Amino acid sequence: MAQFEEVSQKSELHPKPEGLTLQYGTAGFRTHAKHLDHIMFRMGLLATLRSKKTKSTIGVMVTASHNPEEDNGVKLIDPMGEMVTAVWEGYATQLANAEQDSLLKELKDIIEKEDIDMSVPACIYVGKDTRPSSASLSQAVLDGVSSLGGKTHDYGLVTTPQLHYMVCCCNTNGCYGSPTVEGYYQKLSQAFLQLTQNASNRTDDQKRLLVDGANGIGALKMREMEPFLRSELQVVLSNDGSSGKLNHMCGADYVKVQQKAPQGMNMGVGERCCSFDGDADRIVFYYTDSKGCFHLLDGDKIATLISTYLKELLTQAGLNLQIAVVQTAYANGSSTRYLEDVMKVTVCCTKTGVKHLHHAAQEYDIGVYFEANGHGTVLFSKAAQKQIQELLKDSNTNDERKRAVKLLESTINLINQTVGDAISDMLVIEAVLAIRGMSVQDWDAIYTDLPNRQLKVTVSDRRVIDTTDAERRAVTPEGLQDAIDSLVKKYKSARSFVRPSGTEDVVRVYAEADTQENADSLAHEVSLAVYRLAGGVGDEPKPLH
Ligand code: 16G
Ligand code: ZN
Repeated sequence: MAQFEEVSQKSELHPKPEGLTLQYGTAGFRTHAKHLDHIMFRMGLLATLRSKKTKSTIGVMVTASHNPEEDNGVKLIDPMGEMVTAVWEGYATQLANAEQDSLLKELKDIIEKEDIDMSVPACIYVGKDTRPSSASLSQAVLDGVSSLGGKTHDYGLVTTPQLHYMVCCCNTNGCYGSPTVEGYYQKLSQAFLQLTQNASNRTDDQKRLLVDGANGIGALKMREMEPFLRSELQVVLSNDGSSGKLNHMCGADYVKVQQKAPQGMNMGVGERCCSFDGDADRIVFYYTDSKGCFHLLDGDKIATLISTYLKELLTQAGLNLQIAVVQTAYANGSSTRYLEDVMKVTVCCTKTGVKHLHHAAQEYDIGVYFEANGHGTVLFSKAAQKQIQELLKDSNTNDERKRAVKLLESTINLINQTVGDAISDMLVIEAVLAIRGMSVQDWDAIYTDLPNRQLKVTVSDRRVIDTTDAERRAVTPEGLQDAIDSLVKKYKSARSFVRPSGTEDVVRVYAEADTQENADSLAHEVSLAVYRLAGGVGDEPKPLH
């Protein structure tokens, strides 16, 4: 068939280095950019098949998020803006690793297994981040799509969540918004301006926010969006990409892991600051106090603030909707305790990785999900949105209730429900703080984080570690969980778990305890147990102090 002839010919221009195998991991393919050209071409092919199969537009985003500038990656976006399904992740790995001469066979195998009608038209939205390698890699995606006769819309430089938004807008025929960058700015800024009208007498100081753009796409898009916000948010942008290197000593991941401010940001005492990651799907907030002490407000603090606000609005609106917060094992124990004991909201724990949290959040009327690293959003069920809409139209609703329902409506419009979105999350937080008249210090004081430490251990094969209970307990190797349990018993308010990373060839160790010293020594002792019982390689882990 002619369509496969073109695939054959074009694939020769994007050859696979022999013997290289890569896996579609937690967030797609991710490695040094020099290994990715054939992967991109093939993901163009796969996205075309997925589009034909679902009779919808599919997204392909070229980015390696918070990883170093030399890396790159690619991720497929399903019709409603969600991550692609597990079965198709399997196809992605299969297609990526096919040697050059068996590419067509693998392609036809997927077509057969999925019973794909090749005459259905395909449409693929493509986006990329600011990495130097992204231009040619996204061209390889476009080549892949066109070689199978698919149509493309190249959005060029966009944040990951913007592309998710576009895909969702397209497949809902515009119900979610208009599928343009401009449409995105308009939808979000209108909602933000409506919300901040409910905050009285905000001073310029309160409207001021220091934003670290990680020298990436988020900085560019923030600049573009600024005029739409009509000075209701006064952004002071640093690490805007004009000189520094992407994610280098800056960005959400750096700030969260190092627990310190990024380079290049001029923070005054008590000033509210935030950092995006390299593709702007994560955000963390922070400030320094008068003693020079750094305070981080991570995904757990964000989830707590947003869920408290939403719960209050539901009460004021007289709406009986169930709200739940979805976390991972990395959530600080203090946040979980606060949510369950004080806020009395349902808390659910899932495995690490956005798709797991997203699916769990879909089970509730309102599902607030955040990873501690700052990736998250809020999902409103169709039924919940309908109830809110009906109450808005109901002429018997009194003023107080009406105000609350209107706030809920604008909040829904401000949230990017397809995926975690640094820009959208930032605006939600700013609006909530403004409406409630809270400073960043008030927000921080809601609960106090337990000191914690994250370490990594290199082992010969990280797959020897198998976990259960949302990664909170290790089932194998034998004896490891028992060892962890007895170490944890030595400390107060302590907790620890280990899991194989989904993105790096290491085992991750997490520990928290009553003091930083105790968290550090627990993390070290657990690392040693991993090293000894799970086949550690290289030098034995050394104590932190
Ligand atoms: C990926 C995930 C992130 C997760 C991280 C864990 C997405 C879009 N991103 O970056 O959610 O926290 O992996 O990495 O799913 P790890 O498995 O190496 O600890
Ligand atoms: Zn990211």
